[in-house]
Amino acid sequence: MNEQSGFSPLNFTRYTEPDMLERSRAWYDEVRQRRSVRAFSPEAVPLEIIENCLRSAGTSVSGANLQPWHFVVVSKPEIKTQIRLAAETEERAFYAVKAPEEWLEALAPLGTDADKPFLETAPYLIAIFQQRYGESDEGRVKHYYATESVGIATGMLITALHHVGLACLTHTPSPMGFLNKILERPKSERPFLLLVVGYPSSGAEVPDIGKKALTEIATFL
Ligand code: IYR
Repeated sequence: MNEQSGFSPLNFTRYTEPDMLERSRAWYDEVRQRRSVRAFSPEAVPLEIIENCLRSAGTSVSGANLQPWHFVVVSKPEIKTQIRLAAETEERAFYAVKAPEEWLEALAPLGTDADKPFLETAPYLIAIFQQRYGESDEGRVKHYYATESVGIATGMLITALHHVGLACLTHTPSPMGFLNKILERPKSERPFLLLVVGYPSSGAEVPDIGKKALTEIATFL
């Protein structure tokens, strides 16, 4: 897989500038509608849709193309329950004891708390792991820019899920070591993020928060 040799011609679609402008607007209009959702419907989602979104994530750029990620898709109710119980234990400690006041203040507009019913309600939990190193016949393979790579792949997954019409939540109970245990992943893999995936519940609400303007996030020199 990683021992590609040689080069082939690039497949690249060249659009006209008016088409590019239109595509840039259309894409922005699509992605700006994405919101983190915390109220999920239990309605089932075909697995093939999730598989294709994961295939999209798997096309991500990564350091030396080493693809240092692993995705565990959980739909079994008993495993979701185990994850909810473990996550809520961590979250209760976070909200009641560990979180500095400043952090709690930053979270206040989101209306979050230690209760995570969505971990059982949503049809899928996707646990994303970062592989600290790879394995080959010769032994360990060093990974480069693994955190950046998994972050980019995760962004692509989130965008793919939105594109197909699903909602998700990037959930980060901290620490997340319980995911290795429950999902039987090796110590060489670090839990990176837990994505909660499904349809929003009817009447789901999201906080009134906005995004920074282009002038705040970009400088043109
Ligand atoms: N992990 C906690 C707290 C939390 C932290 C951040 I940073 C957020 O953007 C949202 C929540 C929780 O999931 O409630």
